[in-house]
Amino acid sequence: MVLQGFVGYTGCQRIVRLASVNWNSREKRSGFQMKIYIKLGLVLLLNVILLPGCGPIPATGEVVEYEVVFEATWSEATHPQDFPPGPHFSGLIGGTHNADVTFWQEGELASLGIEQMAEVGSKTSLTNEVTASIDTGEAFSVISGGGISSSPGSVTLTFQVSDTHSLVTLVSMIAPSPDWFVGVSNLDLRNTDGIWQGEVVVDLDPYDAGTDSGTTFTSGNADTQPPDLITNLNDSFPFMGTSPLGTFTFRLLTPTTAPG
Ligand SMILES: [Ca+2]
Ligand SMILES: [Ca+2]
Repeated sequence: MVLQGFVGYTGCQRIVRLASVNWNSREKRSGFQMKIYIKLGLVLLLNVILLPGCGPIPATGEVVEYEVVFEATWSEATHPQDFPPGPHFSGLIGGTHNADVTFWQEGELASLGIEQMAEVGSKTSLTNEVTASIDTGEAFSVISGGGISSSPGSVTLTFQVSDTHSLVTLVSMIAPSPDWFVGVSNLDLRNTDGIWQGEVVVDLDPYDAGTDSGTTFTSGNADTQPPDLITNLNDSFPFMGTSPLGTFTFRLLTPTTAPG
């Protein structure tokens, strides 16, 4: 079992390397150890031979570490329409999870957690939603970090993600605003071959949570009843014709995919 887990963990190039190391190490070992290592090496080589295209084997339970850099470019220069005083972003909040759960999606109704994040920058309810999904096995971890006290600016945080829960959802309130936010939903940190991606850069569009009817950054509280669906505001005032508000850059910190 350990062997299979390790094979899946490393992929083809590491298998070859491990087999090679164990084969070469036999001269330094006792006779018994030598036999074990020769067998280990042969089993690993057999895995290589039998693997179609010598591709990676999905493993279960592998945990790797990523950092995410939130680089906010939002400024009066990039978004002159209705630009508010005190532009900032609330603390990052989200989680890692599998495809059995979605915390927000364009065209769907916002959860209480998304509503409170988008309207007042509160993390509490969304944290509770992710935690509840951890309890049911749908989520792996809560991601919670700082915000950007004055945009433009940046903030970085690290988090762990499992190969059984390789999707990331992460959001931050555009502030001040009625219920506008930026973020990603169901972003898979592994590619279609199941390999952890070294770097993923996501442009951050503005979204409306559909839970407050204010139309300007500094509109007063105006709860939307019944709530609207979550919409992309790229083509709506005050974001029409503007660039994204920034980027999330996800970088793999654990060197699991490095050759050798
Ligand atoms: Ca709204
Ligand atoms: Ca509301």
